[in-house]
Amino acid sequence: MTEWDDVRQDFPILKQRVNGERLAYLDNAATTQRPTPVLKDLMNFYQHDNANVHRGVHTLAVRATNEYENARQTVQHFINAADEREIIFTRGATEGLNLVAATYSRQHIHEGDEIVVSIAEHHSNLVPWQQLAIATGACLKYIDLTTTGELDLAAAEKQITDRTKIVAVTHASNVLGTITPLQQLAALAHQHGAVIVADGAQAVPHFAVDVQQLGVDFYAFSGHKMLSGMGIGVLYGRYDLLAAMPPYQFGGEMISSVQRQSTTFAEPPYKFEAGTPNVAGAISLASAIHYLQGLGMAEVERHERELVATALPRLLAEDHVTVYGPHDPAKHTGVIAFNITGLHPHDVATALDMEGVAVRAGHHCAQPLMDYLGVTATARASFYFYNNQQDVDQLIHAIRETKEFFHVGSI
Ligand code: C6P
Repeated sequence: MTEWDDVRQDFPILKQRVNGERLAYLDNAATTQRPTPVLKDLMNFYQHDNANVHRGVHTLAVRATNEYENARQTVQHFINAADEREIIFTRGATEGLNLVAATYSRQHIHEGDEIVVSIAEHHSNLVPWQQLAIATGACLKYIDLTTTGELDLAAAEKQITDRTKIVAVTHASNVLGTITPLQQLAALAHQHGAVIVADGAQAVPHFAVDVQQLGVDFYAFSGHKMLSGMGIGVLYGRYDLLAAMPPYQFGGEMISSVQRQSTTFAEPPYKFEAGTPNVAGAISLASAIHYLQGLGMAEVERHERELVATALPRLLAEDHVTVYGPHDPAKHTGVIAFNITGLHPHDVATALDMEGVAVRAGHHCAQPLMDYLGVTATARASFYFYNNQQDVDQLIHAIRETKEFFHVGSI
């Protein structure tokens, strides 16, 4: 049995008081906190091993290179990629998705082709495809949701056709807390000869992901949403696809040889890692993965579900609170979007902050989804494994205080 109270001790940032109140950090979908072991590994790299990678033969350069390449293998095993060369270090999910749109897709998308996304996409998995469609004359199509806010597989079957070249979907929504049936969708995309690109930013931190089992062709995620330093992320790509793709950026690291008028490029993953990489970021990501593996992803998922199983019904039972997404906790990740009748979500988030509760408010970089839901913005509480029932209690208490302060429900 995991002692979650002990785990919480690894996160000193959570011990502070905010506006005189205990901090209930419920903005984990935006970014998570970092545990002491990850901070130590980061510090250790800069204090003892710092050097550029793949360039020097001196001892520090060799150490830094080994740690960087070990981090790649750690990621490979964490998401069960077949080959370490399928792991490209990026700045984050956004860069990974842009990389696929700019390289593979520029090569394969032509006028009249179809790109299919879901209406629940984060802008990072939408705007690159929209801009690609504008540039090439391709058609951008949307998969709608069911009445409970889940991706509608029947709608997907209609939208994905033999003209579809790319299906780009989120694995888990950053607004609705829903999980996409990615394996079925990948099979459907492949039946029609399309490739599937998945945005795992809200999935990899929260439950075990196996890219081979899912059958995805590309899969992107961010380290900072799973305990690591900022500015590091991963793009997984099937090796045969990566090998045939043109580079994303040009410069050092990504070449095999350069002549005056021409260049031959390195093999993947280096072909896609131009310039000095975020070595410390990669090391902190590997450290974060080891930390998560120590807890066990099944335990992480189970604990988050327990929190949602109490938080969701309590939010649903609250007068003048509207919850978006499925009402069944079993169908929910740790993300819960809500509104209080008559209040702007920014006012809600500010009022909750006065009670020490950190939530996000806004369109969550998913404006087409907001339109689809008929709102301009929502508040959003998002849990991680270091949250506890006290955080849930504090959220509910703060919502009640907010309603009272703004006289919600009284004429
Ligand atoms: N969502 C949120 O508060 P980056 O910024 O590259 O690390 O991640 C982008 C991204 C992509 N996909 C999904 C599903 C996401 O949730 C995010 C980041 C944050 O919801 C910041 S907008």
